[in-house]
Amino acid sequence: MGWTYDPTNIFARILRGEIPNRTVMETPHTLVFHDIRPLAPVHVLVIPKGAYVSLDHFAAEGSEEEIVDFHRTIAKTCAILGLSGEDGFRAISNTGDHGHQEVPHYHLHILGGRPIGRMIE
Ligand code: D5M
Repeated sequence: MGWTYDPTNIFARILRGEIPNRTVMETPHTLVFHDIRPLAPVHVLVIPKGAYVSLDHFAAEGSEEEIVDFHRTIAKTCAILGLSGEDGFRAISNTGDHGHQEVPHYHLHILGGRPIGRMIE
């Protein structure tokens, strides 16, 4: 598969420090920040710092170090934000046109703090 990364996307601009964000945590490979349009009491975005368009792009071409770091960062984020208990949370990655992805830099939404409801009836 060929993925073409657009370096002008808004998350690339956040990573370059061109626009502000509300950071939850950061590692050498991963950034977590609050979504600007929260849909739940907790709504954060986990993004790799590398130039990956989507979940499938990251999964295919991310290094093992980046992929491990990304997922360990999810665990730390859930602990920081109080999502690690039995109440749980939802993680979503909108991908491409059918997935209604608006920002073409891979991001995982983490939503919690209330029951999120069923997505598929
Ligand atoms: O949704 C992209 C998500 O990114 C959407 O929930 C809004 C969020 N967003 C857009 N711009 C910003 C900034 N500047 N800061 C924080 N969050 C932002 P998707 O449909 O998954 O691509």
